[in-house]
Amino acid sequence: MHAWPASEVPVLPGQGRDLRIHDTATGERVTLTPGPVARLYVCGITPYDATHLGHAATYNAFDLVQRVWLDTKRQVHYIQNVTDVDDPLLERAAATGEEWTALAERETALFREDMTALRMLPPREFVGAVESVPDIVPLVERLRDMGAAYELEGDVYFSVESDRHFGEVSRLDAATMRRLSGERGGDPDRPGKKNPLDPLLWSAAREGEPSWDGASLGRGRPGWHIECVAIALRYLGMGFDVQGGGSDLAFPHHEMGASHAQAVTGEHPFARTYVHAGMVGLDGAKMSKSQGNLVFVSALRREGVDPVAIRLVLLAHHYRADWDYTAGDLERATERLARWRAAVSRPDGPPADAVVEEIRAALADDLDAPAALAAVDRWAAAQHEHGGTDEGAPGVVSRAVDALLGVAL
Ligand code: 5CA
Ligand code: ZN
Repeated sequence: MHAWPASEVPVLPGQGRDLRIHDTATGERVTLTPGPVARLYVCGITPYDATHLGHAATYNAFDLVQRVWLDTKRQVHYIQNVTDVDDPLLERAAATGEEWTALAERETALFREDMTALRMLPPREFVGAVESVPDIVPLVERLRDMGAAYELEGDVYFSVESDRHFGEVSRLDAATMRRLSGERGGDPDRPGKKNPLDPLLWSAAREGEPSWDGASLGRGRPGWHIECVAIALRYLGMGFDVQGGGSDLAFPHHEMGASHAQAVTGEHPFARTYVHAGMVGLDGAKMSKSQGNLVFVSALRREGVDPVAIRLVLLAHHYRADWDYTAGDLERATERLARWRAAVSRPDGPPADAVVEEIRAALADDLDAPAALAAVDRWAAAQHEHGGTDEGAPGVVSRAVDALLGVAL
C-alpha cells in the first residue's frame, strides 16, 4: 500500500539527545541506542472505523520517538501495518452490507488524510495483512514443521510453550493472561487446544468469509499476531529497536508476536524494547469501536478545528497516561496555539537556545511532551510580557516546535 506524504522536518542547531523510554518488558526506563538507522515497528489500524483520538494519541507518541531520533541525526526505518482482514472488520462489513474490501479501503484512505493533517511522519512501508499472506504462509508452515504449531479441525494454533521467553513482554500472571486473551481476540475456551492461551496462526476457510491459498495449510486466512511478525521480519529483521502500540496490545498481541518470531528464528529478542501508550477514553470509558464513544479526528476537522490544535490536545497528555477527552482539552489547545502563533509572529524575542534545549531534554526523558509544552509556554509568556531583542529567536522556536513536536506555527 502507499503511505501518506511527509512534512518537512527542520534541522535544528546544536545536539539532539538520546531517548530514555519506559520499556514494558523490563518495567524500567532504558536508554535506546539504535544504530545510524533506527528501526521502528508500530501496530497500525484495523480499518473499519478510523481515526479516533485514542489512535491519534498512540501514533503521536511514536511520531515523537522518530522526531527525537531524527534530531540525533539518525535515519528512521519505520514500518506500520494495516490489519485489512480480521474478525471485527468482517463483522462490521456484514452488519452494514458493505463489501469488506471497500470498507477497509475507505477507512484506510481516511486514516492517511488524518495522519497527513496531524503531520505524523509516514512509515517507509505501510503494509496490509492481505498483501502479506505470501509471507505469512511459509512462516506458519515452518512453525508447524518445527513442532511449534499444531492443527485443530483445520485451523492452526501456535503453542506458547514453544518459546522459553513467552511471558517476558507483558509479565502478567496466568489468570490475567487468560482473561485478556478472551477479551482481546483469543479463544481460551475452545476445546482441544494444548494451552488455552495458544493463538490462531491460520484460520481455515469458512463459508461466506474471504480466504487465500495457504499451500500445505489449506485455504484460509491469517491470524492477527503472525501478520505483524511477517511484516516486521520482512522489513526490519530480528532485534529491531522498538515495537510500539497502545497498552491494549502488550498482551496478547505483542507477547504472542514476540514468541512467534523467537520460535521461528531461534533468536531473541524480537524487539529490543516494547513501548506502550496509555488508553484514551471519553466519559470514563476506553474509546473503542465497540463502546461507540468515539471522537473522530475527521469529525473535528470537518467542524473546522485546526489539526494543529488537535495535535496540541494529544501533546498535552503524557503518552503513558490514560486520560479522558473533554471539550476543555480542545479549548486549552486552541488558546495555546493562538498564544504561540502570536509570540512567533514578531521578528525578535527572548533568547531561543534555552527553550530548544528544554524541549529536547523533556522529550528525551520518556517523551515528556507536557513538559516540552510548558517550556514553550514560558517563552511565549516572556515574549508577551516584555518581548526581547534576539533577532530570529521566534523563528528558532518555531522550527524547534515543528521539528520536535510536529506543530506548525
Ligand atoms: N490492527 C491492530 C494492531 S496490529 C489494532 O490494534 N488496530 S486498532 O485500530 O484497534 O488500533 C490501532 C492502534 O491504536 C493500536 O496501537 C492501539 O493500541 C491503539 N488504540 C486503540 N484504541 C485506543 C485508545 N482508546 N487509546 C489509545 N490508543 C488506542
Ligand atoms: Zn500489530
